[in-house]
Amino acid sequence: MAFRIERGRPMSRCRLYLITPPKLEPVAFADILARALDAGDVASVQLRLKGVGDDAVRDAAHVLRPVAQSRDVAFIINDRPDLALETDCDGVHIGQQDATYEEARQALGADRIVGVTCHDSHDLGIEAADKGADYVAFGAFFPTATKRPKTRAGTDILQWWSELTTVPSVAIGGITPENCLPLVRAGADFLAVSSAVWDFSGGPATAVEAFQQTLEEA
Ligand code: TZP
Ligand code: MG
Repeated sequence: MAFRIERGRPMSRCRLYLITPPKLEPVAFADILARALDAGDVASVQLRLKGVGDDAVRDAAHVLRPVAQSRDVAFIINDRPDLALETDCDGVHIGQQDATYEEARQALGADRIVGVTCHDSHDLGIEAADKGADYVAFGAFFPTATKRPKTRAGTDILQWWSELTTVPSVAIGGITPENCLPLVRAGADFLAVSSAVWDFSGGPATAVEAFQQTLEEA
């Protein structure tokens, strides 16, 4: 099982972290995901399903995890350390209202990824990093229809974070190929993107290519 997100800022270039659409049909989406992952350098895929039961998450993980992992892309589940472990995923992404960091780490052990939403908070970032989070996520950087974000963040938090610590940062919220450059230049290690990839006018693979071009030029 290959991780591309590891503690200690192993890569200098900012990379893509794809978040699945909130609703999907796993078998149909598997092809879309495969084409998106084959279009460029993607570090991670987060399975983020909302308003579905545990079995739907299990089914989706069963179908989609191999699509990611066979391409050396980490496969992470949102919200649920228990399901991440049960489905043998690479890790979990927890929000401040989900399981605690300690619960997630206890469930997943030292080797899997635990990423933590830290909104626009310096204190939450430091707390998560001190405890051992593999990455901290800040946002939302831009307006988004995918979720009603609790906070808006600016590039200053990314800059401050990258000068303070080697724990990777994930920027999230309304990120597109057109608006991402300041986040990359401010020191984001990953760009977490959902709608700008899946709803891209030219299709998801073209969106990944567009992000890739910006990331390479940054
Ligand atoms: N958390 C903060 S904003 C957001 C999440 C999960 C949504 C990201 O999706 P999009 O479509 O890239 O704005
Ligand atoms: Mg959550």
